[in-house]
Amino acid sequence: MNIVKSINTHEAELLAMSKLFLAAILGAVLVAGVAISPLLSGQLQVAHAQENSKTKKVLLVAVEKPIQVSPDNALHPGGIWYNAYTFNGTIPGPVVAIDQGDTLEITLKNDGKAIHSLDFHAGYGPEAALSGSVKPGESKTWTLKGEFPGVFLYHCGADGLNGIWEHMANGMYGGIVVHPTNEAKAKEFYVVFSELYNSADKGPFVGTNGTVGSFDLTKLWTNQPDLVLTNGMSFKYVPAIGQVNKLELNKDAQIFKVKPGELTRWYIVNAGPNDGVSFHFISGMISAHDGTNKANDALGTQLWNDETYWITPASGSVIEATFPSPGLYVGVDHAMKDVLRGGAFAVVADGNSTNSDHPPGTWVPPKGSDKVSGASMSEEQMMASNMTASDATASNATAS
Ligand SMILES: [Cu+2]
Repeated sequence: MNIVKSINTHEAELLAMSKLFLAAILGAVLVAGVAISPLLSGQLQVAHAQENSKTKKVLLVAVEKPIQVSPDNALHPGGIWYNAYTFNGTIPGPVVAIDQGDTLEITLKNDGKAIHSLDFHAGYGPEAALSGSVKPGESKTWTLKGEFPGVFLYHCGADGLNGIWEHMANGMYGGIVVHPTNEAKAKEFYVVFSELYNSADKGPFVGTNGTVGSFDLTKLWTNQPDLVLTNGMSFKYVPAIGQVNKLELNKDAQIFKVKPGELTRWYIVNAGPNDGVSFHFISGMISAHDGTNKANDALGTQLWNDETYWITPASGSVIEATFPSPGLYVGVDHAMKDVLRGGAFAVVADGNSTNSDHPPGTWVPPKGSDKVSGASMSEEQMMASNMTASDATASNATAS
């Protein structure tokens, strides 16, 4: 990889000053928002006491590292690399799964150079949701209880929200699944949508000549993302488009496989940081189970067999689908600018599909499982053996 520095010193100084200024203002606004938000919160809903509830442990390691975010294709000649911020070395961080009523013990270890933190949207109350700032070399452990079922975003909150926009745009997010008490058996998948704002990306059909890009504040401010990522890469799961005139998008693409007629459940997380996802399966129908129902032991249903579902930035939705006949279906963010930026994934319905043929990192520990994430090695083992995040990534990659 060839890293080219293209900003001259004067521009870099101006950029640093404007970033600092903006950070101060946005930090103040966000902190004020957090301070008054408890006054605005609604009525408490208390989850039913669960029998057989357990405690699961997860280790998330903050690591800053370059990541390939686009394959080498006609849209992005040479591929695109980005100086990412990650949990456990990947965009997104690993899926975390517990059952409603379970306790989750979270350890955040900071192996990076910046101050990082965690905000779990499944947590209720600051002591459950937030880690607080964790300095480089330090770690923090706390617990949350899975009170409300669904799929929720987790993300870095930077240093008490100061810089959160950059840390989220850089890749520090993932999803936590809280399986409801009443849940039908289904083949489940984890897919995270997000946008990238990259200083090195000059638009479609132009390569970056090996430059590893970094966060572009102006692009974030003006809402001009370069790429839409599914699980950390544009067109990660799309080999090609075009029946007559074929456009190859990813020669190494993996695809999702399902059996015709089987119930599938998709934990779709939209990390944003800015845009919504207009979720749709081409040739499919979707039912969206989002939020809690009155009994609070299953997910309420907003849609039955409808076409698209709007997933707002910084939220997750549980989408169920049954693919009736063999063939190709495509999950897309149906906003055309987002499809072009890479927000799509191929699903093939085939009688030969098995229960464990998930693309790496997309398997979700099912309800009742003792596992907490798709990693093949337990987090206790990881912590005991002092594994590095890259080791963790390697074991994630071998999970199925
Ligand atoms: Cu961070």
